[in-house]
Amino acid sequence: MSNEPTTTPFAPAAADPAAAADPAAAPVAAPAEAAPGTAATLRAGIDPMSDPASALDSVEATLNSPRTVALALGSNIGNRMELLQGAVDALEDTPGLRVRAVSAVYETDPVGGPEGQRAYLNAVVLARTTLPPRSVLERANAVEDAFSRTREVRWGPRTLDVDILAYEGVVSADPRLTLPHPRAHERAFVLAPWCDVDPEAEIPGHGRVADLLAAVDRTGVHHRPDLELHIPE
Ligand code: A4P
Ligand code: MG
Repeated sequence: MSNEPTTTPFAPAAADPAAAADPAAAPVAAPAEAAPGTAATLRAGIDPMSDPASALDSVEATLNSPRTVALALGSNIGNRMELLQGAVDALEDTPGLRVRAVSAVYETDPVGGPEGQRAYLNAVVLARTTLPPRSVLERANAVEDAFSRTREVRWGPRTLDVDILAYEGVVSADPRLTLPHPRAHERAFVLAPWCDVDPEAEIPGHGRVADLLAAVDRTGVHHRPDLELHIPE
């Protein structure tokens, strides 16, 4: 396991000084769609005078100030380890995003969805990024698509799921990108690897990942020390 000590509250921070956008330093990002009207529930913690809905799209907010993002990986179809490693490699290959740490791998009983699904392999990736949250989601979805992800049934089996668990400084109730992830705080298959990779992480509105992990049922969540993901050189 590659692990770098971090302290990540993830909650919206105090207002940063306005960052001057430098087009030369702009990350390669697909044009983002306008966010829907979620102003009341969306806070960037970056510029209180800006349209809060823009927090999911704001490049200016992150260009000169990389943010920590935690991503959850899950797979229960095909060669699960190859798929998870492929996701780590593709994330690391993303302009404007650097993978900092990758958790241990856990084999976990499926939660929800159809009966008879195979066990998942789950892991968590911690990255630093200058991409705004919606661009990170677009990249996550593109990585899923590259590994033949299909969506037939909710919580159904999948080759690869890449979810954003939390993005430093952003809270969002937008159903297209809810931050922090609305179910992360109650799931041992997320909290166990997240705690490995960032023991000091806090989920806004819920508390420390380590405390949350201590409180949830860990039945069906097994560390697989024989399986290891790595950050590409
Ligand atoms: N979306 C909203 N917020 C986010 C976010 N923070 N990160 C939207 C990623 N996507 C987000 O996603 C459905 C919709 O959620 C998308 O439109 C996206 O814009 P999806 O990837 O198509 O489907 P999903 O991931 O199955 O949806 P959902 O409801 O987020 O699933 P969960 O809650 O993540 O559960 N059991 C085990 N053991 N291990 C697992 O990994 N995963 C699930 C999926 C269920 N049971 C599991 C596991
Ligand atoms: Mg998903």
